[in-house]
Amino acid sequence: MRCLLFCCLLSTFGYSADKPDILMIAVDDLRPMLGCYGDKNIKTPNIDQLAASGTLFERAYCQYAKCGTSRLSLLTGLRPDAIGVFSNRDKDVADFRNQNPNLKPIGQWFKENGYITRSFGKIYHDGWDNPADWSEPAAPGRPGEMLEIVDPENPSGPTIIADRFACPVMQSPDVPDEHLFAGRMTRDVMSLIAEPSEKPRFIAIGYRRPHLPFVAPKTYYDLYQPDATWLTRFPSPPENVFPVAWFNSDGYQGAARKAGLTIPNPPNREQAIAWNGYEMRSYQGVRKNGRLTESDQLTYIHAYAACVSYIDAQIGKVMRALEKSKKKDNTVVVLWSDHGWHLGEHSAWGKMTNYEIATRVPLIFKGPGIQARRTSSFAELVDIYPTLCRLSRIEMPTHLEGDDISNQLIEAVPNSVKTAAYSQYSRYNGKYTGRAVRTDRFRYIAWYDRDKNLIAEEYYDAFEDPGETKNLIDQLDEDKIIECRSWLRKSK
Ligand SMILES: [Ca+2]
Repeated sequence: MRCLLFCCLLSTFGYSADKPDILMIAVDDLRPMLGCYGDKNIKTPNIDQLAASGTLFERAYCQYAKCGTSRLSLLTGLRPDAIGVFSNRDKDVADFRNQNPNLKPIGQWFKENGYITRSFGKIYHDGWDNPADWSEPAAPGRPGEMLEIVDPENPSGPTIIADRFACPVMQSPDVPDEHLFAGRMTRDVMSLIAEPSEKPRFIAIGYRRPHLPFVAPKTYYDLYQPDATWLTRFPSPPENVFPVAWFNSDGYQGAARKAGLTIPNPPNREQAIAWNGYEMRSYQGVRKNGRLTESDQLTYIHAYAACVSYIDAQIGKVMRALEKSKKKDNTVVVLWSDHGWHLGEHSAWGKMTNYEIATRVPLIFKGPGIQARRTSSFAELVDIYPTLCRLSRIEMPTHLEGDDISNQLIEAVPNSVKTAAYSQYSRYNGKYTGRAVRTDRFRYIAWYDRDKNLIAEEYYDAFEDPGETKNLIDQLDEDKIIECRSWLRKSK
């Protein structure tokens, strides 16, 4: 009955008999610092326009606030526990695939269902591509393209790939968009979109900025002059939480050693603040430890914003190419980021926490039958796979763990599709695992040791304390704590 209703609605809203094209736009490390998400400083007219003509999820969350695992989860439709890959080690993902030879990621599934599938830029974590997903080999760019910089010796020459630990944290070269990979990739995608195709197409485009290093043409840096109002109002970590919960440099001890430094292990609160955000600190030009001055903070926020606007401009070009194409009325566009990003919140820079700021992501759908609206229904990145299957009217594989949230797009069901979103994070190679649930009312995080003993808990009131600065777990009565624990998903 529900399916029948849904099909009627699809035809009511002008679905054509042809399967829609899919245009999947991934933006790396993009927190919802976008005009359409209420940010007053950023200039993102193109994403804002996309959002105004589609459905924007105000409460969308990643399942793991780090590139590799988050993307594997989204692209396979499995949650991180079912994948078991928590590192960025190539061997771990190879083991996962060897153990699951019949598991079809979304690209492969669409390909086997009649689509031409293509991949540009960063879709999987770099180096983790699954060639069976794509009709033609993926076009990720050069090995190490993430570290693309302008050659200081020859700024107008071809860009170069920096050495990871000699890479500047930012550059603002006075070059045209196409001088950098993102601009060149955009040009290639625009050509592809302009080509007619007999078969429906699934085109995945992955932008690597605003991931570090913050390299964008000067034009976009010139858009901003940040002042102190841009600084976070929540620079301190919560008081009564063990630092492992918010210290996101645990995976960078080797990187620090290369610089002749030792990150305290385990750090106390002051040490954790001093060494937090080492992913960014490991780039050249950033102080390696100690609190960043306000001036430094504004410099990095400025650089991040410039990269966001650069990518926004590229997305605008892609959307205009789509508008000119024959498939303009029959293409589902979905824009997502793999996780959020701390710009000083909780003393952190970068991703890799279980908090709102690192787990909340932009998620926007636009396409035939999709309403122009905003929804506060929860959404998870793991929902994208089943939802795109439904919108394309292809069967869903049985392994999917996410929810089909297409009724938020087509039917505009009141905010009742999902009541929570789940994230998790593993620290010190699995020595500690934090499991988080965000409900309408709160965020609860439980930390476990390797033997799955509960060792710490966090509870933040989502209404009273949106910055998640006060861990209220000690103030909850036992019934409430039991209720919080019951919300968590069971780990394997
Ligand atoms: Ca990322």
